[in-house]
Amino acid sequence: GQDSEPGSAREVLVAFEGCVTEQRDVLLGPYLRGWRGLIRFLNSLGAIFSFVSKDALAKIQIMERYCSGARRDEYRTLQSMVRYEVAHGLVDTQRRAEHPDSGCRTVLRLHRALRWLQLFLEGLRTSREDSKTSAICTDSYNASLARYHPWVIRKVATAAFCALPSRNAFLETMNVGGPDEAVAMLAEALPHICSVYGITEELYAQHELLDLP
Ligand code: 1PX
Repeated sequence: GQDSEPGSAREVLVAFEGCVTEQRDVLLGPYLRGWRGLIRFLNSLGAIFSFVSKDALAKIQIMERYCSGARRDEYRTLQSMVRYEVAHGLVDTQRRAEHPDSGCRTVLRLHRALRWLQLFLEGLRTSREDSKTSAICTDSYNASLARYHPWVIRKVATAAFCALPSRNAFLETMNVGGPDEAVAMLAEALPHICSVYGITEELYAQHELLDLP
C-alpha cells in the first residue's frame, strides 16, 4: 500500500521479513521502514501514546540520517554499522559523551523495544478472547523494556496502557480482517521479528554492546 493509507499491520510486519539477508545480515533500510510503520500504527491508537512515538521517531530519524549521509555505505546493515562504528571509536561505552547518538546505542533502544513487541504480539496471539490488551501489554512491558526505564516512565507507560481497546477491537485495528485473520497473520509474522531480534542480540553480545549508555 501507499504511505498515506491507514495501512495494515501485515505490511509493517512483513517489512521485518525483508530485513534479513541470506547471509543473516540485517538491512537497516527495511528495519527502519518496519519501525516507521509501527509508529504509524501507534499514532492511530491516539494521542495518549505520543510520548512514546516521539521518542521512537527521534531515534528512527537519527538512523535515517546515517543511512542517507556521507557514510551511508557503512550503514547498509547492522553488521557493517557495528564494524564501522566500533573500529573508528564512534561508540561511547562508559557514558554518553563525544558520541551521544551513535548508531549502536540508538539501535539498541529500538532493539529492546522489539523484544517488547515480540512478547506483546505473542501474548495477543495466544490470549483468550476475553483477555485485556492492557494486561498483555503491561506483562510484556514488565518482562522486557521496563527494566531500562526510570520509575516515572514506567508509571506513565503503564497508565497509558489502560487506554488500549479490548483484545478483539485491537486485533480489528490491525486492518487484516477479523480477529482470527489477525491471529493467523501474527503467527506468520512473529518468526521474522524473532529472527531479527535474535540476530541483533547475538551481534551486540559478541561486541559487548548490550549495555551501551
Ligand atoms: C502490529 C502493531 C503492534 C503495536 C505497535 C506499537 C509500536 C510501539 C513502539 C514502541 C517504541 C518504544 C521505543 C522506546 C525506546 C526507549 O526505550 N526509549 C527510552 C530510552 O531512550 P534514551 O535515548 O533516553 O536512552 C526513553 O526514555 C523512552 C521514552 C518513552 C517511553 C517508552 C515507553 C515504551 C512503552 C512501549 C509500549 C508502547 C505501547 C504500545 C501499545 C500497543
